Amino acid sequence: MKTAVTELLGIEYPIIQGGMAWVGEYHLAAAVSEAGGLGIIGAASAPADIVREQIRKARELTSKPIGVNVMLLNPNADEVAKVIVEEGVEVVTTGAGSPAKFMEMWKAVGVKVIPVVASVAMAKLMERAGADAVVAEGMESGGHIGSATTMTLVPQVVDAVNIPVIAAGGIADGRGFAAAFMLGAQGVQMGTRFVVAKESIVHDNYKQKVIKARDIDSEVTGMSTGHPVRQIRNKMTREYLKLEKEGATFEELEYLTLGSLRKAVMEGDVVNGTLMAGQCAGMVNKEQTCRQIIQEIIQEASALLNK
Ligand code: FMN
Repeated sequence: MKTAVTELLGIEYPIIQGGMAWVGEYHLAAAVSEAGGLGIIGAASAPADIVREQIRKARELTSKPIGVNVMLLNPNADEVAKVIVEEGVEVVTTGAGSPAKFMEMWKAVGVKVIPVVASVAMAKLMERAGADAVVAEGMESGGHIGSATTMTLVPQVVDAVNIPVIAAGGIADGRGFAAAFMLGAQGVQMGTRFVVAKESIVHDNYKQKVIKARDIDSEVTGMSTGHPVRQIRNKMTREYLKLEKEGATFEELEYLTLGSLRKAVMEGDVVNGTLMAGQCAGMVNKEQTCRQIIQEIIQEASALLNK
């Protein structure tokens, strides 16, 4: 399948596995790239040395392009940005700010830079800063979210910029993939469906929560602090939302979620852990390999788009 995104990134299918803290480590990233999509190592708040090790391990499993997701607010961002250059990473996606200060360094060695944006204004700013493409991420997504929906954000971003747009948020099957293309996107980024991939190291308790989730089982915490996060409802979200209602401070709320994603991913604590997942969890019903996921989506979408 040829689109502006497959051409830009040198990949077979325009499907990107979204950068995911703890979840998006080298096994998952390499499996997605090996299956013809683009796998992304989620650097989150990891030290630069760990990111380097993750990249090298992914390289042992695939010779295809891989990406790294850099959270720009991370205190290690400067070091991680250099590791990306030193290790010859092909693609960088960025979140939580503007990558402008790293742009020259990355562009000089041919790294493709794809910021994740939640508004038209941010998309325009990123285009001006030299981005090669943008991911327009709607609030249906798992993890940290903006306020616009994928259905409304993607076409508005498509109209506003001249670089390729990749749609994210709520896409879990061939119908969502085809819809994204109808909205003008040239590729999709998915998180939730890859959380339950066979190659994902996420604890089975967490995977089962995603597989069993229904349409309305996700909850957004952190609205009051300006840091909204979408996740599956559990004891932790109930406590968090109760505290928010009672006017708890940002520090008190932060304390409650300290290390909670790691607890869910690594220890399978689905009671006190943070089970980041999007609204599309209701459509994610089985564990499959990354190759099966990508092939199924491409076949479904091709049938729809050829109709
Ligand atoms: N996006 C980032 O830019 N950085 C992250 O560290 C990050 N962590 C995530 C962790 C989890 C468990 C999930 C589900 C999503 C995360 N995201 C993160 C968002 C994904 O990269 C992706 O854009 C999003 O999941 C797409 O929406 P979907 O979940 O509906 O497929």
